[in-house]
Amino acid sequence: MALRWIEGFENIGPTNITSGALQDALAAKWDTTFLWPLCELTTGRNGYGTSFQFSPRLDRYLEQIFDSQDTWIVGFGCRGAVVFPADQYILDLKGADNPQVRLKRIASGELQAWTGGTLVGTTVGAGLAESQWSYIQVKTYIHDTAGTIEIRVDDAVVLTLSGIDTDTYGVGTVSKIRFWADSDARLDDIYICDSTGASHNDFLGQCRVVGLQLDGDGMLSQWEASGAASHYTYLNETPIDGDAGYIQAQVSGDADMFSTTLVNPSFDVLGLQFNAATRTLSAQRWDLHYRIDSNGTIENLSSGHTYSAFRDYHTNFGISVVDPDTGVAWTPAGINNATFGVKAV
Ligand SMILES: [Ca+2]
Ligand SMILES: [Ca+2]
Repeated sequence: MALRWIEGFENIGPTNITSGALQDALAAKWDTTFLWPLCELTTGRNGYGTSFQFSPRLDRYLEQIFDSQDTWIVGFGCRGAVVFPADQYILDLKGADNPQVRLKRIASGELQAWTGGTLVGTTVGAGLAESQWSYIQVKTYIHDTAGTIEIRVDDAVVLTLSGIDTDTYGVGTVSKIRFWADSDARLDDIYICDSTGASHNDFLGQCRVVGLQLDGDGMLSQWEASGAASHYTYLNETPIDGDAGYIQAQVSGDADMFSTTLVNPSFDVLGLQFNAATRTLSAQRWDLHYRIDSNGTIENLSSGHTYSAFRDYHTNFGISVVDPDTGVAWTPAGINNATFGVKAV
């Protein structure tokens, strides 16, 4: 499994959320952000749900930090600005803090691939246009002499480079992925994969990210809620409300389970990402698992983070691509029959 990250800007906040409130909500989820002022949430790609809109005048970015990998595949919906500004970088794949591979959108509607400060190729037929959604996918292999970059737009291959030096800064890998713009371009339906594992290690094609929300309490409610109402009611607000309403665990092994809103039965499901905003109240080390109950089969999914010491709310995410009940890819029916929750470790 090498699906690493999904972001559709669903369940972040209302479409009129702007500036400081949006900065706080996305900073609690992404590792590094610079959004304020004038960024906002707005109508999603192709009219579905919500997307993120950059500031109309200023360089702003969202960045996620991973482990070091030599190969990454990144897909994202990108809507051109209302009026194209000057050429601008829209994606950086960084080794340490340096952009090993960069994508720049140019006024003609093509994309340029750069390695550090060197232009290495320009797409043919990308067709990016003002106020129009396109789905961009890029796959790159970081290597001194055998590096590769492939770019697809709306599933058409528009640039293929091989035998190039993509290891611009000599670190051999990429570990940070940054989306950015200095215009009112929009961003939606992001997936990020590395090349490890038996699946999700190459282009996934055009994707849509759908947000599910908690809509009821499940079989276990072992955590303590901050009030007397059903537990899910303290967890399903957008944007997250911090200490205004929460559940908390003080006993290792305690779990809290929930039903969720439903997935459209016609969808092909490529993976699930669980996002829970969490913080610690003490300096004790503490970990969280996402607990899946699929038709009675339980999986405790690592969230990949162990917390220690007091900290602000941050999203502790987990990814699942296989239904533990069937041992194969999730289906809408499998998701809709399952319950999901959290378990203190
Ligand atoms: Ca969306
Ligand atoms: Ca809450």
